[in-house]
Formats: sequence, structure tokens, C-alpha cells
Amino acid sequence: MYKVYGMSLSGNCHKIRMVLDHLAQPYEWIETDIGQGASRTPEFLSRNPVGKVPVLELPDGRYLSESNAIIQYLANGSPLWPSDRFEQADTLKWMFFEQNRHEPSVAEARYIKLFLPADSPRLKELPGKHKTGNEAFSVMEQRLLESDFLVTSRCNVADIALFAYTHVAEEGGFDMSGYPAIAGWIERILELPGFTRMVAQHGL
Ligand SMILES: N[C@@H](CCC(=O)N[C@@H](CS)C(=O)NCC(=O)O)C(=O)O
Repeated sequence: MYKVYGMSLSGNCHKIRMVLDHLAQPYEWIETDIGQGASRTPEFLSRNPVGKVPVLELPDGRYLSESNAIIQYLANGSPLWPSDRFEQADTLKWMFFEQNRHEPSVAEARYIKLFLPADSPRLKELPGKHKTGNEAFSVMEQRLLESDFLVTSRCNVADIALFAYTHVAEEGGFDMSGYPAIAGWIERILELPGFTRMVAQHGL
């Protein structure tokens, strides 16, 4: 059985839960509180020297880190990973977009607002994060005005990668009312089996 070292309120970790639940794969979730330094212990660093969750432990004892690498590994061979070569590359394109353009703005704004004290000097970063986050949402909105999902007409791992922090963007102070196509896409994803919102129901 797979083991997932993750924090339930992290979007990067929620991606793994969604793919495993959707594919009905059994797994053990090991709640790892990064706020308490649990990702920086020598034991954790032996699983991922970068010191970040999520980490997947395979049944044979190997470890895999980086959320998008993990979901690609899990999805390979399922309908969540396309068989067409161009669609595979296009899926990766959106997953790189998520890590390079979306996550550093959208996830970081949420982190600053939800997890840092109200007098944190990092609060002054929020306007910049909102500007670049909205630029990323505009790119997604444009695509989703013409297609039900990001790559093809079916949901795949690129949608899951970008859903993770988009569906909780309001928690980072984003006004999502100007993105109706993104709102429809979020609802379509939530209608699929195993796909859930990231909420405290998962053990916190
Ligand atoms: N690119 C990585 C980012 C992982 C990441 O930033 N994890 C955060 C939680 S969302 C973390 O573990 N932070 C702990 C730390 O930096 O000490 C991925 O997608 O897995």
C-alpha cells in the first residue's frame, strides 16, 4: 500500500489525495505538520532532502517527492494521463505553468493570509501576489472559455494540479467573481468521483 506524507491543508498534498481517491487506490495518510518542523527532521529528510511535503512512499520502499511528479506517476496508465503524445506534453505544459506561474502567487498569498501572523512583514507581498495570480487566472479563464477541461474535453492530472489552489483562492484574498469559466470548471471537477474540496474534514 502507498503511504503519503502530507499536510491536509496543503494544496500540493491535496493533489495526491484527489488522484488516489479518484483511482480508488488504498493508501495510508501520514499527517505531517510542517509548522511544527516535521518536514525538517533527519528521518523526513532521508525521504526528501528538500524538506517538503508531499512525499509518496511506494510499496517497495522507494520515495517520490514533488506533487506533480507524484500525480503523474499515479495517473500513468489511467484515464487521468493521456495516451496521445502531444496531449501528454500539453498536460506537462499546464503542470509546469502551475508550478512556475500559479503556485508561487496563488498558494503563497493563501499561505501569507492563512498561516502567518497579522503583523507579518510578508503581508506587503500580497498586492504583487494578487497581480501575478490574476494573470495566471486570466490564462486559465481564456482556455476554459473554449474547453471544459484544460487539455482535452476530459479531466486529467493538469486539471487536478491547477484545481488544488484555485478552488481555495479566496482564502488568499483573491476575488474570483470575474472568472465564470473557472467557476464552472471547479464545479465539473467536484462532480467527478473522489474529487473533494480541501477542508479540515481530512483529519485536522
Ligand atoms: N514544488 C513542491 C512544493 C512543495 C511545498 O512547497 N511544500 C510545502 C507545503 S505546501 C512544504 O512542505 N513546506 C515546508 C517547508 O518549506 O519547510 C511540490 O509541488 O511538491
